[in-house]
Amino acid sequence: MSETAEPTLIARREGIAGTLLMNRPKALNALTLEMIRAFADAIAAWKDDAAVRLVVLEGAGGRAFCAGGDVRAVREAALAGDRAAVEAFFSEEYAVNTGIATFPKPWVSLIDGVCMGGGIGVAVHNGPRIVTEHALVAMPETAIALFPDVGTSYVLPRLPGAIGTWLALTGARLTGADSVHAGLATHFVPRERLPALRAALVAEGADAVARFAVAPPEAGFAPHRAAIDRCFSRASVPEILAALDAEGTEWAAGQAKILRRMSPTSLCVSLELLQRGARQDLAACLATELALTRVVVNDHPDFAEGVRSVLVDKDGAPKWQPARIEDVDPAAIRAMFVPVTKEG
Ligand code: QUE
Repeated sequence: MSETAEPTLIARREGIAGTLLMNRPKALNALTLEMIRAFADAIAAWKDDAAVRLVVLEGAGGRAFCAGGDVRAVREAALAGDRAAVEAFFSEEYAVNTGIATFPKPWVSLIDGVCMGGGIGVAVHNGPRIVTEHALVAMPETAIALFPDVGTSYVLPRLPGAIGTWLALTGARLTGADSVHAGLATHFVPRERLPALRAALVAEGADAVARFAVAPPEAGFAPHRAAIDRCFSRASVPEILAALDAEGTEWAAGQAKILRRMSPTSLCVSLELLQRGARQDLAACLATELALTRVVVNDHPDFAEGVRSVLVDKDGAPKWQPARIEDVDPAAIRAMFVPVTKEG
């Protein structure tokens, strides 16, 4: 960063709050290592500062809260064989996720735009989490051959029914209202009331949220809730696909089509991870995710190919290895879950 550039995470003291503004609007505020380090500094400075009674987190630019991690940079590091850079990014990001989860005061996220992947990780482990009618919330990792990370392998299995598995495998885009019904967000506030809510938060604290929240509209996925639970509660990806095919509805056919575009390896890794996450605490989930990141990002070709197809060349034509779900070897998936050790 040049000396004249604005910080990519702007930390301020306002009233009784510490405020954090993710500030890379052209990249939808996707998290860089620099931003992650600034998050860590703010958490360390504010957690025991009695004058800071809450944190308010938001995204700059009016379009996004945070689109995720800076996976373009991670891909370049992986292609260059720079394992240390990959390790620094994810280990420091997950330390921030832990710092937010254990932050002893309200951590208020104002989600008024795109919130995906790493953006969910800096919001979901604490609260309240406010969404507006402009929120778009998703876990799209299977499109880039990653997996639900930033502690979401703990969160997603705890959502109602099989909603978490559905979100993780298909990358379904939720509206603000949907994300309240799914349990990822806690309150719905219309965008036009956000400036007044923000002023009340820094003046009074997090209890102000209740005065601004309104009942969210019905979930868009409500008509499909039963089918989501029927199909996405199956034990393996081939069984989920078979269940979707057996539904015989246009919706189910659409979901199957979406799954068949994702990395087959990533679908299997993600399902296995959520099944394990259901039985582990957040710290264990983050440790499992970090160990898995090393294998998936550094050693499997699909991650670099997925980021290439979605974010670099934007051709939407990834060449996955293997290309078909039928050709994924379950033993190879299990082997990717290397035992978590202190040395990594
Ligand atoms: C899956 C992801 C991400 C994604 C798209 C996916 C992700 C991420 C971004 C993103 C989007 C816009 C940007 C940017 C990154 O997109 O994690 O820098 O300008 O950060 O399908 O996991």
